Amino acid sequence: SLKSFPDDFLWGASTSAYQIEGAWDEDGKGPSVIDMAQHQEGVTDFKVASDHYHRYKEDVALLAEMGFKTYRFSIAWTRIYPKGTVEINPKGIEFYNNLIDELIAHDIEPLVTMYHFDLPYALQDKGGWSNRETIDAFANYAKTLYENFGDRVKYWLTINEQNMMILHGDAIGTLDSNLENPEKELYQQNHHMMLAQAKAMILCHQMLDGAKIGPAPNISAVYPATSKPEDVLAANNFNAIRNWLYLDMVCFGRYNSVAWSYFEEKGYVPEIQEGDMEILADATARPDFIAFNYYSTATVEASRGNDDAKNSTGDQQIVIGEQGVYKGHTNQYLEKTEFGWEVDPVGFRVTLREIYSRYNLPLIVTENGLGAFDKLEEGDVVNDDYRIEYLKKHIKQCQLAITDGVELFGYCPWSAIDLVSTHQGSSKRYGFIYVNREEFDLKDLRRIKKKSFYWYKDVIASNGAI
Ligand code: BGP
Repeated sequence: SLKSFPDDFLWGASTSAYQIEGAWDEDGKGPSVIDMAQHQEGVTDFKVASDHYHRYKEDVALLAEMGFKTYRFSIAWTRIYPKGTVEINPKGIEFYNNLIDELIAHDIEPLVTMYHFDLPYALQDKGGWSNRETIDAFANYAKTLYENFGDRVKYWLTINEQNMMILHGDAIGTLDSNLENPEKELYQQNHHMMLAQAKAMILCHQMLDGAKIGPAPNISAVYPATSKPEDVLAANNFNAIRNWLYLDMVCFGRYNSVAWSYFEEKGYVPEIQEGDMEILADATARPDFIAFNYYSTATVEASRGNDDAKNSTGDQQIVIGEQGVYKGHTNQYLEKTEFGWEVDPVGFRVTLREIYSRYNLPLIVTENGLGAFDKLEEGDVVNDDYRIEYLKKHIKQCQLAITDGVELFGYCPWSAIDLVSTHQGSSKRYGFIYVNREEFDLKDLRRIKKKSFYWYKDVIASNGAI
Protein backbone atom coordinates (compact mmCIF):
# COMPACT_ATOMS: atom_id res chain seq x y z
CA SER A 1 0.00 0.00 0.00
CA LEU A 2 1.09 3.56 -0.65
CA LYS A 3 2.73 5.57 2.10
CA SER A 4 1.56 9.15 2.43
CA PHE A 5 3.73 12.25 2.36
CA PRO A 6 5.18 13.13 5.80
CA ASP A 7 3.10 15.68 7.77
CA ASP A 8 5.81 18.31 7.65
CA PHE A 9 6.56 17.80 3.94
CA LEU A 10 7.91 20.99 2.36
CA TRP A 11 5.62 21.78 -0.55
CA GLY A 12 6.71 24.82 -2.50
CA ALA A 13 8.28 25.92 -5.76
CA SER A 14 11.45 27.54 -7.05
CA THR A 15 12.83 30.57 -8.85
CA SER A 16 16.25 32.14 -9.35
CA ALA A 17 17.27 35.77 -8.95
CA TYR A 18 18.30 36.70 -12.50
CA GLN A 19 15.27 34.96 -14.02
CA ILE A 20 12.65 36.67 -11.87
CA GLU A 21 13.91 39.83 -10.20
CA GLY A 22 14.71 42.30 -12.97
CA ALA A 23 16.12 45.57 -11.58
CA TRP A 24 19.37 44.30 -13.00
CA ASP A 25 21.34 47.47 -12.28
CA GLU A 26 19.24 49.05 -9.54
CA ASP A 27 20.14 49.91 -5.96
CA GLY A 28 23.83 49.24 -6.40
CA LYS A 29 23.64 45.79 -7.98
CA GLY A 30 26.76 44.90 -9.98
CA PRO A 31 26.73 43.03 -13.30
CA SER A 32 26.94 39.24 -13.37
CA VAL A 33 28.15 36.95 -16.15
CA ILE A 34 24.51 36.52 -17.11
CA ASP A 35 24.01 40.28 -17.51
CA MET A 36 27.09 40.45 -19.71
CA ALA A 37 26.43 37.35 -21.82
CA GLN A 38 25.54 37.72 -25.48
CA HIS A 39 21.87 37.17 -26.03
CA GLN A 40 20.39 34.65 -28.36
CA GLU A 41 18.42 36.30 -31.11
CA GLY A 42 14.67 36.32 -30.67
CA VAL A 43 14.64 35.99 -26.91
CA THR A 44 14.49 38.67 -24.28
CA ASP A 45 17.27 39.52 -21.85
CA PHE A 46 16.98 39.45 -18.05
CA LYS A 47 16.85 43.19 -17.39
CA VAL A 48 13.22 43.38 -16.25
CA ALA A 49 12.37 39.67 -16.09
CA SER A 50 9.20 39.37 -13.97
CA ASP A 51 9.96 42.54 -12.00
CA HIS A 52 9.84 40.57 -8.77
CA TYR A 53 12.29 43.01 -7.19
CA HIS A 54 9.51 45.58 -7.07
CA ARG A 55 6.59 43.19 -6.66
CA TYR A 56 7.88 40.66 -4.14
CA LYS A 57 5.14 41.44 -1.61
CA GLU A 58 2.37 40.72 -4.06
CA ASP A 59 4.22 37.58 -5.19
CA VAL A 60 4.75 36.25 -1.68
CA ALA A 61 1.06 36.83 -0.91
CA LEU A 62 0.17 34.68 -3.92
CA LEU A 63 2.52 31.89 -2.82
CA ALA A 64 0.94 32.04 0.63
CA GLU A 65 -2.51 31.79 -0.96
CA MET A 66 -1.38 28.52 -2.57
CA GLY A 67 -0.37 27.37 0.91
CA PHE A 68 3.38 27.15 0.26
CA LYS A 69 5.36 25.65 3.12
CA THR A 70 8.65 26.69 1.52
CA TYR A 71 9.89 28.90 -1.29
CA ARG A 72 13.20 28.32 -3.03
CA PHE A 73 14.81 31.47 -4.38
CA SER A 74 18.37 32.53 -5.04
CA ILE A 75 20.29 35.51 -3.77
CA ALA A 76 22.03 37.53 -6.44
CA TRP A 77 25.68 37.54 -5.39
CA THR A 78 26.09 40.91 -7.18
CA ARG A 79 23.39 42.56 -5.07
CA ILE A 80 25.33 41.68 -1.92
CA TYR A 81 28.80 42.19 -3.37
CA PRO A 82 28.55 44.23 -6.62
CA LYS A 83 32.16 43.34 -7.43
CA GLY A 84 32.05 39.84 -6.00
CA THR A 85 33.93 40.66 -2.83
CA VAL A 86 35.17 43.35 -0.41
CA GLU A 87 32.44 46.01 -0.54
CA ILE A 88 29.01 45.06 0.73
CA ASN A 89 25.96 46.77 -0.80
CA PRO A 90 23.54 47.55 2.07
CA LYS A 91 20.61 47.88 -0.34
CA GLY A 92 21.14 44.29 -1.42
CA ILE A 93 21.09 43.08 2.17
CA GLU A 94 17.95 45.14 2.73
CA PHE A 95 16.10 43.59 -0.20
CA TYR A 96 16.69 40.01 0.94
CA ASN A 97 15.94 40.95 4.56
CA ASN A 98 12.60 42.23 3.38
CA LEU A 99 11.90 39.18 1.23
CA ILE A 100 12.83 36.75 4.01
CA ASP A 101 10.74 38.66 6.57
CA GLU A 102 7.81 38.69 4.19
CA LEU A 103 8.06 34.91 3.73
CA ILE A 104 8.31 34.25 7.44
CA ALA A 105 5.34 36.53 8.12
CA HIS A 106 3.39 34.20 5.80
CA ASP A 107 4.74 31.02 7.46
CA ILE A 108 6.82 30.13 4.42
CA GLU A 109 10.23 28.57 5.12
CA PRO A 110 12.90 30.28 3.00
CA LEU A 111 15.09 27.84 1.02
CA VAL A 112 18.03 29.87 -0.24
CA THR A 113 20.32 29.14 -3.18
CA MET A 114 23.51 31.12 -2.75
CA TYR A 115 24.65 30.97 -6.35
CA HIS A 116 22.45 30.23 -9.36
CA PHE A 117 24.63 30.75 -12.49
CA ASP A 118 25.12 34.51 -11.86
CA LEU A 119 28.81 34.80 -11.01
CA PRO A 120 29.83 38.44 -10.46
CA TYR A 121 31.31 39.77 -13.68
CA ALA A 122 34.12 41.45 -11.75
CA LEU A 123 35.29 37.97 -10.71
CA GLN A 124 34.86 36.57 -14.22
CA ASP A 125 37.06 39.41 -15.43
CA LYS A 126 39.86 38.03 -13.26
CA GLY A 127 39.48 34.49 -14.54
CA GLY A 128 36.25 33.46 -12.83
CA TRP A 129 36.37 29.91 -11.51
CA SER A 130 39.79 29.36 -13.07
CA ASN A 131 41.18 31.80 -10.54
CA ARG A 132 41.57 30.35 -7.06
CA GLU A 133 40.66 33.76 -5.58
CA THR A 134 37.06 33.03 -6.54
CA ILE A 135 37.04 30.18 -3.98
CA ASP A 136 37.59 32.58 -1.12
CA ALA A 137 35.31 35.21 -2.63
CA PHE A 138 32.53 32.62 -2.48
CA ALA A 139 33.38 31.58 1.07
CA ASN A 140 33.40 35.23 2.11
CA TYR A 141 30.05 35.80 0.39
CA ALA A 142 28.61 32.74 2.14
CA LYS A 143 29.83 34.07 5.49
CA THR A 144 28.10 37.39 4.82
CA LEU A 145 24.87 35.58 4.01
CA TYR A 146 25.04 33.58 7.24
CA GLU A 147 25.79 36.73 9.26
CA ASN A 148 22.89 38.65 7.81
CA PHE A 149 20.23 36.00 7.21
CA GLY A 150 21.34 33.01 9.29
CA ASP A 151 19.02 33.97 12.15
CA ARG A 152 16.00 33.29 9.92
CA VAL A 153 17.16 30.97 7.11
CA LYS A 154 17.45 27.32 8.10
CA TYR A 155 17.86 25.70 4.66
CA TRP A 156 20.78 26.62 2.41
CA LEU A 157 21.77 25.44 -1.06
CA THR A 158 25.30 26.14 -2.22
CA ILE A 159 25.58 26.05 -6.02
CA ASN A 160 22.78 25.44 -8.49
CA GLU A 161 23.56 22.80 -11.12
CA GLN A 162 27.32 22.89 -10.86
CA ASN A 163 27.34 19.81 -13.09
CA MET A 164 25.37 21.59 -15.82
CA MET A 165 27.72 24.58 -15.68
CA ILE A 166 30.60 22.20 -16.32
CA LEU A 167 28.87 20.03 -18.93
CA HIS A 168 26.78 22.66 -20.74
CA GLY A 169 28.20 26.03 -19.79
CA ASP A 170 27.83 27.15 -23.40
CA ALA A 171 24.05 26.69 -23.35
CA ILE A 172 23.69 28.26 -19.90
CA GLY A 173 25.91 31.24 -20.64
CA THR A 174 28.34 30.54 -17.83
CA LEU A 175 31.17 29.17 -19.95
CA ASP A 176 34.09 31.46 -20.64
CA SER A 177 34.50 31.21 -24.40
CA ASN A 178 38.11 32.40 -24.18
CA LEU A 179 39.29 29.22 -22.53
CA GLU A 180 42.23 27.70 -24.32
CA ASN A 181 41.76 24.08 -23.47
CA PRO A 182 38.09 24.20 -22.47
CA GLU A 183 37.50 20.65 -21.21
CA LYS A 184 40.58 20.52 -19.06
CA GLU A 185 39.94 24.02 -17.77
CA LEU A 186 36.34 23.19 -16.94
CA TYR A 187 37.44 20.38 -14.66
CA GLN A 188 39.89 22.76 -13.01
CA GLN A 189 36.98 25.15 -12.44
CA ASN A 190 34.95 22.26 -11.13
CA HIS A 191 37.68 21.50 -8.60
CA HIS A 192 37.62 25.11 -7.44
CA MET A 193 33.82 25.14 -7.17
CA MET A 194 34.03 21.97 -5.07
CA LEU A 195 36.46 23.72 -2.72
CA ALA A 196 34.25 26.82 -2.57
CA GLN A 197 31.28 24.66 -1.74
CA ALA A 198 33.19 22.73 0.94
CA LYS A 199 34.32 25.97 2.57
CA ALA A 200 30.76 27.32 2.57
CA MET A 201 29.53 24.10 4.18
CA ILE A 202 32.23 24.15 6.86
CA LEU A 203 31.39 27.78 7.69
CA CYS A 204 27.68 27.06 7.82
CA HIS A 205 28.21 24.30 10.34
CA GLN A 206 30.56 26.50 12.38
CA MET A 207 28.45 29.62 12.39
CA LEU A 208 24.83 28.50 12.45
CA ASP A 209 23.24 26.21 14.99
CA GLY A 210 20.59 24.01 13.49
CA ALA A 211 21.02 25.22 9.92
CA LYS A 212 21.03 22.65 7.14
CA ILE A 213 22.98 22.90 3.92
CA GLY A 214 23.16 20.87 0.74
CA PRO A 215 24.30 20.94 -2.89
CA ALA A 216 21.78 21.39 -5.74
CA PRO A 217 22.97 19.54 -8.83
CA ASN A 218 20.81 18.35 -11.71
CA ILE A 219 20.62 14.58 -11.38
CA SER A 220 19.12 12.22 -13.96
CA ALA A 221 19.22 8.49 -14.13
CA VAL A 222 21.15 7.34 -17.21
CA TYR A 223 19.77 4.57 -19.39
CA PRO A 224 21.73 2.47 -21.87
CA ALA A 225 20.20 2.69 -25.35
CA THR A 226 20.32 -1.11 -25.66
CA SER A 227 21.34 -4.07 -23.51
CA LYS A 228 24.55 -4.38 -25.48
CA PRO A 229 27.26 -4.50 -22.79
CA GLU A 230 29.23 -1.68 -24.45
CA ASP A 231 26.17 0.57 -24.25
CA VAL A 232 25.58 -0.40 -20.62
CA LEU A 233 29.19 0.48 -19.89
CA ALA A 234 28.79 3.83 -21.66
CA ALA A 235 25.72 4.58 -19.52
CA ASN A 236 27.69 3.61 -16.45
CA ASN A 237 30.49 5.98 -17.48
CA PHE A 238 28.15 8.83 -18.25
CA ASN A 239 26.41 8.33 -14.92
CA ALA A 240 29.77 8.81 -13.19
CA ILE A 241 30.68 11.87 -15.27
CA ARG A 242 27.26 13.52 -15.18
CA ASN A 243 26.05 12.67 -11.68
CA TRP A 244 28.29 10.87 -9.21
CA LEU A 245 31.43 12.95 -9.77
CA TYR A 246 29.59 15.85 -8.12
CA LEU A 247 27.73 14.06 -5.37
CA ASP A 248 30.57 11.70 -4.41
CA MET A 249 32.82 14.68 -3.78
CA VAL A 250 30.40 16.50 -1.54
CA CYS A 251 29.11 13.38 0.24
CA PHE A 252 32.28 11.29 0.49
CA GLY A 253 35.00 13.92 0.15
CA ARG A 254 36.74 12.20 -2.76
CA TYR A 255 36.79 12.04 -6.52
CA ASN A 256 34.64 9.37 -8.15
CA SER A 257 37.09 6.78 -9.47
CA VAL A 258 35.38 6.22 -12.84
CA ALA A 259 35.32 9.98 -13.47
CA TRP A 260 38.96 10.16 -12.39
CA SER A 261 40.09 7.52 -14.87
CA TYR A 262 38.13 9.38 -17.54
CA PHE A 263 40.11 12.53 -16.62
CA GLU A 264 43.34 10.57 -16.97
CA GLU A 265 42.38 9.10 -20.29
CA LYS A 266 41.30 12.46 -21.72
CA GLY A 267 44.00 14.60 -20.15
CA TYR A 268 41.56 16.50 -17.90
CA VAL A 269 43.22 15.82 -14.55
CA PRO A 270 42.87 19.01 -12.47
CA GLU A 271 45.74 20.52 -10.54
CA ILE A 272 45.23 19.82 -6.88
CA GLN A 273 47.14 21.97 -4.43
CA GLU A 274 48.41 20.92 -1.05
CA GLY A 275 45.62 21.06 1.49
CA ASP A 276 42.78 20.86 -1.07
CA MET A 277 41.91 17.25 -0.39
CA GLU A 278 41.93 17.89 3.38
CA ILE A 279 39.32 20.62 2.94
CA LEU A 280 37.24 18.42 0.67
CA ALA A 281 37.47 15.50 3.09
CA ASP A 282 36.67 17.59 6.18
CA ALA A 283 33.91 15.92 8.16
CA THR A 284 32.09 19.24 8.60
CA ALA A 285 32.02 19.80 4.82
CA ARG A 286 29.40 17.05 4.42
CA PRO A 287 25.88 18.05 3.43
CA ASP A 288 22.87 17.63 5.70
CA PHE A 289 20.66 16.74 2.74
CA ILE A 290 20.82 16.52 -1.03
CA ALA A 291 18.73 18.86 -3.15
CA PHE A 292 18.46 18.05 -6.82
CA ASN A 293 16.77 19.23 -10.00
CA TYR A 294 15.11 16.72 -12.28
CA TYR A 295 13.54 17.22 -15.71
CA SER A 296 14.22 14.00 -17.59
CA THR A 297 16.50 11.03 -17.87
CA ALA A 298 19.45 10.63 -20.23
CA THR A 299 19.90 7.75 -22.66
CA VAL A 300 23.29 6.97 -24.15
CA GLU A 301 25.04 4.40 -26.27
CA ALA A 302 28.73 3.70 -26.64
CA SER A 303 30.54 6.12 -28.89
CA ARG A 304 31.96 4.31 -31.89
CA GLY A 305 34.65 6.96 -32.01
CA ASN A 306 33.27 8.78 -35.04
CA ASP A 307 32.81 12.50 -35.41
CA ASP A 308 29.12 12.04 -34.82
CA ALA A 309 29.69 11.44 -31.11
CA LYS A 310 27.71 14.56 -30.30
CA ASN A 311 24.02 13.97 -30.52
CA SER A 312 21.03 15.58 -28.92
CA THR A 313 18.87 13.59 -26.53
CA GLY A 314 16.00 14.16 -24.21
CA ASP A 315 18.46 15.04 -21.50
CA GLN A 316 17.07 18.57 -21.45
CA GLN A 317 17.46 18.66 -25.21
CA ILE A 318 21.08 19.59 -24.92
CA VAL A 319 23.65 17.99 -27.16
CA ILE A 320 25.49 15.32 -25.24
CA GLY A 321 28.24 13.00 -26.27
CA GLU A 322 31.97 12.77 -26.25
CA GLN A 323 34.02 11.02 -28.83
CA GLY A 324 35.19 7.65 -27.60
CA VAL A 325 33.12 7.85 -24.42
CA TYR A 326 29.36 8.04 -24.97
CA LYS A 327 26.82 9.29 -27.42
CA GLY A 328 23.38 10.73 -26.66
CA HIS A 329 20.39 8.78 -27.87
CA THR A 330 16.72 9.67 -28.13
CA ASN A 331 14.57 7.44 -25.95
CA GLN A 332 11.82 6.16 -28.23
CA TYR A 333 9.61 5.23 -25.29
CA LEU A 334 9.27 8.76 -23.98
CA GLU A 335 7.01 11.61 -25.00
CA LYS A 336 8.49 15.05 -25.51
CA THR A 337 7.36 18.49 -24.42
CA GLU A 338 6.70 21.33 -26.86
CA PHE A 339 10.34 22.23 -26.35
CA GLY A 340 11.56 18.75 -27.13
CA TRP A 341 12.42 17.67 -23.57
CA GLU A 342 11.66 14.03 -22.83
CA VAL A 343 9.10 13.43 -20.09
CA ASP A 344 9.92 10.54 -17.77
CA PRO A 345 8.02 10.35 -14.47
CA VAL A 346 9.09 6.73 -13.84
CA GLY A 347 12.69 7.83 -14.36
CA PHE A 348 12.10 10.31 -11.54
CA ARG A 349 11.41 7.41 -9.15
CA VAL A 350 14.48 5.60 -10.46
CA THR A 351 16.57 8.74 -9.90
CA LEU A 352 15.22 9.24 -6.37
CA ARG A 353 16.04 5.63 -5.50
CA GLU A 354 19.52 5.80 -7.01
CA ILE A 355 20.50 8.94 -5.12
CA TYR A 356 19.05 7.74 -1.84
CA SER A 357 20.57 4.29 -1.96
CA ARG A 358 23.99 5.69 -2.83
CA TYR A 359 24.16 8.46 -0.21
CA ASN A 360 21.51 7.71 2.41
CA LEU A 361 20.73 11.36 3.01
CA PRO A 362 17.35 13.12 3.12
CA LEU A 363 16.39 14.44 -0.32
CA ILE A 364 14.50 17.47 -1.56
CA VAL A 365 13.50 18.13 -5.16
CA THR A 366 14.39 21.72 -6.02
CA GLU A 367 13.31 21.74 -9.69
CA ASN A 368 10.99 19.69 -11.91
CA GLY A 369 8.41 21.08 -14.26
CA LEU A 370 7.03 21.72 -17.69
CA GLY A 371 8.01 24.60 -19.94
CA ALA A 372 5.20 25.47 -22.36
CA PHE A 373 3.68 28.25 -24.45
CA ASP A 374 0.75 29.10 -22.17
CA LYS A 375 -2.17 31.00 -23.60
CA LEU A 376 -3.86 33.85 -21.78
CA GLU A 377 -7.55 33.58 -22.59
CA GLU A 378 -10.35 36.05 -22.19
CA GLY A 379 -11.29 36.82 -18.65
CA ASP A 380 -7.72 36.25 -17.45
CA VAL A 381 -7.83 32.47 -17.67
CA VAL A 382 -4.91 30.13 -18.35
CA ASN A 383 -5.95 26.54 -18.85
CA ASP A 384 -2.65 24.75 -18.31
CA ASP A 385 -4.04 21.24 -17.93
CA TYR A 386 -0.88 19.83 -19.52
CA ARG A 387 1.16 21.25 -16.62
CA ILE A 388 -1.22 19.74 -14.08
CA GLU A 389 -0.90 16.36 -15.82
CA TYR A 390 2.89 16.60 -15.85
CA LEU A 391 3.16 17.55 -12.19
CA LYS A 392 0.57 15.02 -11.09
CA LYS A 393 2.55 12.18 -12.66
CA HIS A 394 5.77 13.35 -11.04
CA ILE A 395 4.21 13.85 -7.62
CA LYS A 396 2.79 10.33 -7.85
CA GLN A 397 6.31 9.02 -8.46
CA CYS A 398 7.52 10.95 -5.40
CA GLN A 399 4.92 9.14 -3.35
CA LEU A 400 5.99 5.80 -4.81
CA ALA A 401 9.61 6.62 -3.98
CA ILE A 402 8.58 7.47 -0.41
CA THR A 403 6.81 4.12 -0.32
CA ASP A 404 10.08 2.55 -1.51
CA GLY A 405 11.69 4.04 1.59
CA VAL A 406 13.29 7.14 0.11
CA GLU A 407 13.52 9.91 2.70
CA LEU A 408 12.07 12.76 0.66
CA PHE A 409 11.24 15.89 2.65
CA GLY A 410 10.19 18.42 0.03
CA TYR A 411 9.11 19.10 -3.51
CA CYS A 412 9.72 22.45 -5.21
CA PRO A 413 8.81 22.41 -8.90
CA TRP A 414 10.07 24.95 -11.39
CA SER A 415 8.74 27.57 -11.24
CA ALA A 416 6.63 29.38 -8.68
CA ILE A 417 5.88 32.28 -11.01
CA ASP A 418 6.53 32.73 -14.73
CA LEU A 419 10.05 33.92 -15.33
CA VAL A 420 12.59 34.18 -18.12
CA SER A 421 13.93 30.80 -19.23
CA THR A 422 17.67 30.30 -19.06
CA HIS A 423 18.05 30.16 -22.80
CA GLN A 424 14.58 30.22 -24.34
CA GLY A 425 13.12 33.57 -23.32
CA SER A 426 9.91 34.48 -21.54
CA SER A 427 7.44 32.69 -23.84
CA LYS A 428 8.61 29.40 -22.34
CA ARG A 429 6.59 29.43 -19.15
CA TYR A 430 6.76 27.18 -16.10
CA GLY A 431 4.84 29.00 -13.36
CA PHE A 432 1.61 28.54 -11.42
CA ILE A 433 1.22 32.29 -11.82
CA TYR A 434 1.13 33.90 -15.25
CA VAL A 435 3.08 37.12 -15.72
CA ASN A 436 1.53 39.30 -18.37
CA ARG A 437 4.37 40.12 -20.73
CA GLU A 438 5.53 39.01 -24.12
CA GLU A 439 9.01 38.35 -25.34
CA PHE A 440 9.79 42.00 -26.12
CA ASP A 441 6.65 43.74 -24.90
CA LEU A 442 6.51 44.16 -21.15
CA LYS A 443 2.78 45.05 -21.10
CA ASP A 444 1.63 45.50 -17.49
CA LEU A 445 3.42 42.49 -15.96
CA ARG A 446 0.32 41.76 -13.91
CA ARG A 447 -0.03 38.43 -12.13
CA ILE A 448 -2.75 35.98 -13.17
CA LYS A 449 -3.51 32.71 -11.41
CA LYS A 450 -3.37 29.78 -13.81
CA LYS A 451 -5.57 26.69 -13.50
CA SER A 452 -2.53 24.92 -12.03
CA PHE A 453 -2.48 27.52 -9.23
CA TYR A 454 -5.81 26.29 -7.87
CA TRP A 455 -4.84 22.66 -8.47
CA TYR A 456 -1.52 22.97 -6.61
CA LYS A 457 -3.29 24.73 -3.74
CA ASP A 458 -5.43 21.59 -3.35
CA VAL A 459 -2.38 19.34 -3.61
CA ILE A 460 -0.78 21.18 -0.72
CA ALA A 461 -3.96 21.39 1.34
CA SER A 462 -4.45 17.62 1.00
CA ASN A 463 -0.73 16.90 1.57
CA GLY A 464 -0.36 15.31 -1.84
CA ALA A 465 -3.54 13.24 -1.94
CA ILE A 466 -4.13 13.61 -5.66
C1 BGP B 1 17.57 24.51 -14.86
C2 BGP B 1 17.97 25.80 -14.22
C3 BGP B 1 16.87 26.82 -14.10
C4 BGP B 1 15.84 26.79 -15.18
C5 BGP B 1 15.47 25.38 -15.64
C6 BGP B 1 14.62 25.33 -16.89
O1 BGP B 1 18.67 23.99 -15.51
O2 BGP B 1 18.50 25.59 -12.93
O3 BGP B 1 17.48 28.07 -13.91
O4 BGP B 1 16.08 27.69 -16.19
O5 BGP B 1 16.60 24.58 -15.84
O6 BGP B 1 15.42 25.48 -18.01
P1 BGP B 1 15.04 26.43 -19.21
O7 BGP B 1 14.85 27.79 -18.62
O8 BGP B 1 16.18 26.37 -20.14
O9 BGP B 1 13.79 25.89 -19.79
